[in-house]
Amino acid sequence: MDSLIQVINKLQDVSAVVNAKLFDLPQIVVVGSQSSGKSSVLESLVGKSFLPRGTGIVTRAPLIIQMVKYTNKDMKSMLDITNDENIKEWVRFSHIKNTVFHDFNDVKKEIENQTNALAGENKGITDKPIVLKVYTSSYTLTFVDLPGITKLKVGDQPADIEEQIQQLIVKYVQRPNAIILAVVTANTDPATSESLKIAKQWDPEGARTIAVVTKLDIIDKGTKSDIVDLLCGKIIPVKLGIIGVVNRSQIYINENKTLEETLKNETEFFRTNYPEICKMHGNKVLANTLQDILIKHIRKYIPTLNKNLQYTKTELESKLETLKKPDCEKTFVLELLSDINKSYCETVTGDRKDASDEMLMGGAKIVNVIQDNFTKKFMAVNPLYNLSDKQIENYLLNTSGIKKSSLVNHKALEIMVSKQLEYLIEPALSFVDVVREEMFNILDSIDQKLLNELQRFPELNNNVRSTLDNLLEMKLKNIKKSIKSHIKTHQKFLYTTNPNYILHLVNSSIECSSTFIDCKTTYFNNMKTGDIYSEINKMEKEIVSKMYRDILSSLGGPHDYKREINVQVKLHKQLTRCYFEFIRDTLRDFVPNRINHKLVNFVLKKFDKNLKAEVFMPFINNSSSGGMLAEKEGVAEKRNKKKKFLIAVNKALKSLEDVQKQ
Ligand SMILES: Nc1nc2c(ncn2[C@@H]2O[C@H](COP(=O)(O)OP(=O)(O)OP(=O)(O)O)[C@@H](O)[C@H]2O)c(=O)[nH]1
Ligand SMILES: [Mg+2]
Repeated sequence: MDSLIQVINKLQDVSAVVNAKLFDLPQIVVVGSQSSGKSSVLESLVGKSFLPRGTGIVTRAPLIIQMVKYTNKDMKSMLDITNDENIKEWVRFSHIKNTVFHDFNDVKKEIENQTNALAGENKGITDKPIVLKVYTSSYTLTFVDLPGITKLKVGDQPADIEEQIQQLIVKYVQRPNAIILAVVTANTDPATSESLKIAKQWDPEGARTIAVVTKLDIIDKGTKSDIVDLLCGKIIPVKLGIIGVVNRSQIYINENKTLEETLKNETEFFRTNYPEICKMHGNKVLANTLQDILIKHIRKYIPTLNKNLQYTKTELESKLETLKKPDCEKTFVLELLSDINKSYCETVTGDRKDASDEMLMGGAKIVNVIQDNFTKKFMAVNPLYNLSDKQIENYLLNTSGIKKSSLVNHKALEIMVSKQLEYLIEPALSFVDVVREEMFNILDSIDQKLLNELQRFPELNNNVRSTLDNLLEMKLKNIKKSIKSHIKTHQKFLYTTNPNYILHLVNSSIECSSTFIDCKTTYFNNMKTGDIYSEINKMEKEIVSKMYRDILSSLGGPHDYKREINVQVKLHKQLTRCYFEFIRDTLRDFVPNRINHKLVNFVLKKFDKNLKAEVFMPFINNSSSGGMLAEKEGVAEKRNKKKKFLIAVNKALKSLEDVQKQ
């Protein structure tokens, strides 16, 4: 098994650096009739004498034997329990925690005890496996010993014992990575062999089955020529071969004959009894055949492993590239700052080549914020918020003094519009802060590679961030001031002959539409003669008086002072709302446009210059600014770890190359 052990160990190196689950090492499963010598065959392959063997039904539970090439961690865990440094090979069972077995006789006893515990003491069987790990310094491979096929029920066995055992066997042999050792005893008719029947059913191609003929030493002398035919594959064809073996007989077991002695006797046996074919049989040949099959099987995984290793290698190399220490610090800082500015601007303007398909970023996020945060809130402000009919009435009366109010009380309208527009100032100004924050956050969505590089140097990172912060802060006050002043202008000066306002008025009262259409015709006719303003003026008056008449007729009742005031209140309420909406419509575009123009564009224009002035210049001018390239805690460690990992990956690639050559 030497070259197999080498291959497996090399692949072990590989699986340690790539995903360990990437390939499944095959399991070697023995199948055969009861007492056919299954456990004996496994024992000789494993090279350890710890499997219960004997006459009658012995193996009564699936036994999963995991040979494990131990790591330092395994060794430490063993030493924590035993504190015995002389132990070089040991066994641990999955059903007993914190116990280490180093005497293989005790292992055998524990298997027997656990078999009794799981399957009872009276010949019953169980499908619950006993799992044991044999820690060795040589290799990792799994063997499965199974109960033998039996036809007749004995002891506590159920009536359907044959079916139950068959089901149990199928569970293990159906796995595509199972190598089936179909055990046939030489002293029974191989044509009726149950093990070969099962193997044929689950591996019809015969790609993973080896037939093993046991007990050659106890055949009837008269059947020898038939046996030669069987061993030469003339009786039953098995693609991967039929190998005869001679295991320890019960007498030898009782006499405690060693495995080495048994192997020697076996070689002698073949040489004496089957000299022509002796080189093709025996436990050693079985081990070699198995090894060849396993290597072939393992080789199938090599292309995938190779691909994964190459990928891991490229990834590591690129990560190391971003973690490498700069050759020339000045060039490094200058280039990094330029790249950061470029990526920042591209993120805002939507020019990134690696635009995300998962989330909004940069400029798109700002547009989204305009919709979600600004427009919705802004348009949700109630035009008549906090303005009761009584207040309107008071405004109307108090602005008229001793005079009777005219059709439209401009003084009252101005006060009310100004009061209502005040409610738009806060949402508009707070939106400036929102955009400012978004603009700052965009720094975190620039090219990830650049960001990682920047974050590697905490001081440089801080300096870049404060440059951006300062730039945004610089403009904030002015923008807010200009937006506020813009709204204030609208508060102070009413422009009631604006055609858009007229449109709002018309839309606010369906009844006005016909009047409007009439007016519009005159308006367009007069446009040609150039007397637009007087026409719009006339139009406003006509619409307002139409509204007045509508309200008046809708109210009904006697024409008295109270009714007159009511009509005035309703009319001015409508005028205030219409004017408010008209101004808000213009502000809805104005506010984001001003922010885009004065804040976003400003940053895009100045960021590069300011990075150079506030980060790069101090870096080259100040000898004590070396700290700017001081790495974040843990980066050096990370770099070393990655370097070591890369070495391991390269070693694994080399191992893979070796395996391919083998
Ligand atoms: N003479 C001789 N005896 C063998 C040979 N192989 C196995 N035996 C004996 O056959 C008996 C059964 O061997 P096991 O290895 O326990 O057989 P098994 O197939 O595992 O049996 P179960 O687990 O009970 O199904 C033991 O007494 C072995 O010593 C062989 O090649 N020659
Ligand atoms: Mg057995």
